[in-house]
Amino acid sequence: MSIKESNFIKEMIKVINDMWIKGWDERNGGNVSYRLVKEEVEQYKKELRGERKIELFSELKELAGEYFLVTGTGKYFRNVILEPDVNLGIVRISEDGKSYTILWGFTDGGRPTSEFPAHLLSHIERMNVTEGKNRVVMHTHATNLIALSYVLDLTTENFTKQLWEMSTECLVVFPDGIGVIPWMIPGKEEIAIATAEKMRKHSMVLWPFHGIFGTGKNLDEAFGLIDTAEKAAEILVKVLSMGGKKQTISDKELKALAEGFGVKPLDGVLK
Ligand code: 2HA
Ligand code: ZN
Repeated sequence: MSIKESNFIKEMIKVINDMWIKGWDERNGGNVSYRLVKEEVEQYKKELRGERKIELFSELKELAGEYFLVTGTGKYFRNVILEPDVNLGIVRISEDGKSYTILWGFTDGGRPTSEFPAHLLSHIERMNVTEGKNRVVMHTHATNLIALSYVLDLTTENFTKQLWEMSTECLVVFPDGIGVIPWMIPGKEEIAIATAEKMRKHSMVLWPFHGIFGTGKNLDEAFGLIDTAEKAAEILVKVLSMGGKKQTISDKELKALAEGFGVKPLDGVLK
């Protein structure tokens, strides 16, 4: 069997196409990274190369020896299904954590996403807080979440509370809320550090006027998380467009919901 038929490549193609169909990833918008299990990748040893080595922006010892399947810089999500080996790549972080080698894909000379720093630093934080279970970091330009960043107060507590109110499932799906950082220049180390810092407490981070970062143990979970938040954001956009809330789920009800589902709501959101 070829690597293109592996579950990880098939799942990646599916989720990226779903994101494109959702309308979240115009042009080269969005990027996904998936930390692969070593044994899974090594089954395809015969197809792995290793001649291209690229320095990392920083020394990431925590990720030494890890394999990532990642989308390419400048690549369009809508083309991944047509040419996965051009638009995706598998890289392995070196043992000293200072560089990575391209093992598969990026066959036109491409490289990982410009947001690779934010992905890698977020992986480190999410691995720490989930005891290594978290394997996926996903960035996308989810339309309604971006729209709301123009009208809601940009605090973690406010954004989280507004979304929790928009669908009963939200608090259950993201009890640890959505971290909000200030607007920053994308692709740089500063925004990567700010994002990863929020990832210590939250599974999702909002980049105002730009998009969202979501994480999860697998592609389904990361996609489902963003999809749930984006759906709530769409409802809020409609509610605000209809003149605003006339009634909502109260804090008391949200607390009862959390208790009923055995989740702990992020501190400082419910009164
Ligand atoms: O890859 O989404 O944030 C394009 C982007 C940059
Ligand atoms: Zn982006």
